[in-house]
Amino acid sequence: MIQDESLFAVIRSAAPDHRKTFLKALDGRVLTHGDMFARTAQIANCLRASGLRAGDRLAVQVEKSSEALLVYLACLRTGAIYLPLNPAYTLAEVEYFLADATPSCVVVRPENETSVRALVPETTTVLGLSDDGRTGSLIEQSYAMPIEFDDISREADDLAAILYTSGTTGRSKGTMLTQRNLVSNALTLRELWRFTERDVLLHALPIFHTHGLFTATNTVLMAGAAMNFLPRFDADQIFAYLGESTVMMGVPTFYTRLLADPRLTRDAVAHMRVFISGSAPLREETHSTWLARTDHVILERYGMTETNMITSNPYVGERRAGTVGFPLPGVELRIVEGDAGASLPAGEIGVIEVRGPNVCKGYWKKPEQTVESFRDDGFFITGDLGMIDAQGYVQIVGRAKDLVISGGLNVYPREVEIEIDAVPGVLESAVIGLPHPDLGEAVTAVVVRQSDISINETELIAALAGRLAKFKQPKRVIFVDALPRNTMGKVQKNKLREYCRTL
Ligand code: MLC
Ligand code: AMP
Repeated sequence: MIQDESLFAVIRSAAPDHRKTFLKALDGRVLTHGDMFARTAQIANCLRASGLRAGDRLAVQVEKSSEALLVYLACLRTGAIYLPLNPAYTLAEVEYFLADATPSCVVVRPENETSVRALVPETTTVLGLSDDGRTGSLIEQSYAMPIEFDDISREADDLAAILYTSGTTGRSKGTMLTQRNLVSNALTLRELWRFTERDVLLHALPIFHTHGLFTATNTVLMAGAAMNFLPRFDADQIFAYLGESTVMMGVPTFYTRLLADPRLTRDAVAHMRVFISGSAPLREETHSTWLARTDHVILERYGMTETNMITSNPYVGERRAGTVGFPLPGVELRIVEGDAGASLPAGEIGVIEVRGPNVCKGYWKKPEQTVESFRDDGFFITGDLGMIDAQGYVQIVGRAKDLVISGGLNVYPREVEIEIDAVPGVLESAVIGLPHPDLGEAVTAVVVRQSDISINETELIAALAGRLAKFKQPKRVIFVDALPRNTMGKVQKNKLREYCRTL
C-alpha cells in the first residue's frame, strides 16, 4: 500500500479536539475543526461530482472568505492540484492561466461564470462562489453532499498546487509545488515559530499567494491552532481583533500602516506573542519604531513562491533588523558569484541560491525555464542579491531580477512595458520601482511618446484598464524624450531611477 504523504493527511494527524475553534470570520461565524472536516468533505464530494479527479487542476478566482479557504482544503482532499488566482486579475490575464493550466474545474464569482465559461472547453465545469462565501452553485450543491469523504492519498512528489508568478520575459510561469514542499515548510515553521493549539493567528493577507495561503494557513493547521480570518487588511478590523489574537503575519505595508495609527499602543498588543513580516524588505526604521511603540521585535523572514520560506530570524535570540535571519532547518543556502556559479564567503554579495525539500519541482509545461532556474546540483537560483554576515544572518541587498514589489505583490516590469508599448501614441517605455512610503515600491512608467502624438498620464493609465490588474498599473507616468541605453542597447534602469528621484 502507498503511504499517504499528502499535506491533508498531515493536517488530519495534527488536528486537535474537533470541537476546538478553527476559524472566526468577520461576520461572527465560527468554524470548529470538526466543521472544517465536514464542510471540506461536502465540497470535495461536490468537486468530484463535477468531474474533478486526482492530478486535475482546480482553478479558483474568488474573493477571500472562509468558504474560499475550505475550497483549497477540499481540493487537497480530492488529490487535485490547487490553482489560486488573484481576484484582481482581468479576464484577459485569466484567459492565459486557464489556457496554460487546462483545469477541469474552475470556481469563480457567480457574476463571472458566463464570461469564464466562454474561455474554457465544454468539458470544463464552472462553479460559482459569492464574495461572502454564502451563495453560488458550489455552495448550493455542496450542502446536499455527504459530510464524509475518503481522502485520495498522494505521494510526496505529487503536485499539491500551481502558483503563477510572472517572469522577466513577461509571460507568467506556473510554479509546481509538491506535497513535500508544503508539508516540510509548514512543519518547520510550526516548530521554529512555536505554534501551538493555543495560538490564534490574525489573518488579513490574501489567500492566493504563498504568504497568506501556505505560510499562514498551513502552519496554523499543523498546530491545530485557530485564526481570526479577515477579508483584507483594514486597520479598524486589525485593532478590533488584536486583543484576541496571538500572532500576526503581514507584509511591511501592514506594519507601516499600523504605525501611522494612534491606536497602536503597548496595551493594544498586550495579548500578542509574535509579529512576523515578509514578502518584501522591512525597513530598519519600521523595525525600530515598532519596537519602541510596542515592545515587540518584529520577526522578519524571507521566502518566495518557488521555494516557500527560506530563512527566518530566530524565535529565541536576536532578531536582527535589516536581515532575514538564518536558513531554515533542512534548507541549504549559498551566495554565488554571477554566472560563474562559484560560492562566495561570508561578507560578500552575490546571488542567493537555495536547495531543500521546500524548493518547487519547476515550472508547469516550461521545461526550458525550469532548467534555466536550477543549477546542475539542484540549487534554485532566486535572483535575489544577498550576503551572509559573520554571525550567519542573511541580508538581502537587492535583486538581480527586474522586479518591482509593491505592497508585497510582485510586478514584473516586462509585462507592464509590453502593455504600455501597445498603447497608440507610445514609442517605448521602461517600468521601474520607486520608493513609496506606503507600498515600499511604486510601479512607475517612464515613457517616450511618438513625436506627433500627445497622450498624457491619465489617458495612458486609462488605456491599461482591462489589460492589467490594478496593482500592476503605474502609480505614476513620467514622459522623457529618450530612454538611456548602454552600448548593448539595454535600457539603463539604474540611471532612470536616479533621474526620477530628482524630479
Ligand atoms: C491594492 N492596490 C495596489 C496594491 N494593492 N496597488 C499597488 N500595490 C498593491 N499591493 C490598488 C488597489 O486596487 C487600489 O486601487 C489602490 O491600489 C489602493 O488600494 P488600497 O485600498 O490602499 O490597497 P489595499 O486593498 O489596502 O491593499 C494594499 C495591501 C495589499 C498592501 C494591504 O495589496 C496586500 O494585502 N498585500 C499583500 C500581498 C501579499 O500577500 N504578498 C505575498 C506574496 S507571496 P483603486 O484605484 O481601486 O483605489 C511572497 C513570498 C513571501 O511574496 O516571501 O511571502
Ligand atoms: P514572490 O515571487 O511573490 O513569491 O516574491 C518573492 C520575492 O519577494 C523574493 O524573491 C524576494 O525578492 C522578495 N522577498 C520576500 N521576502 C522578503 C524579505 N523579507 N525581504 C526582502 N525581500 C523579500
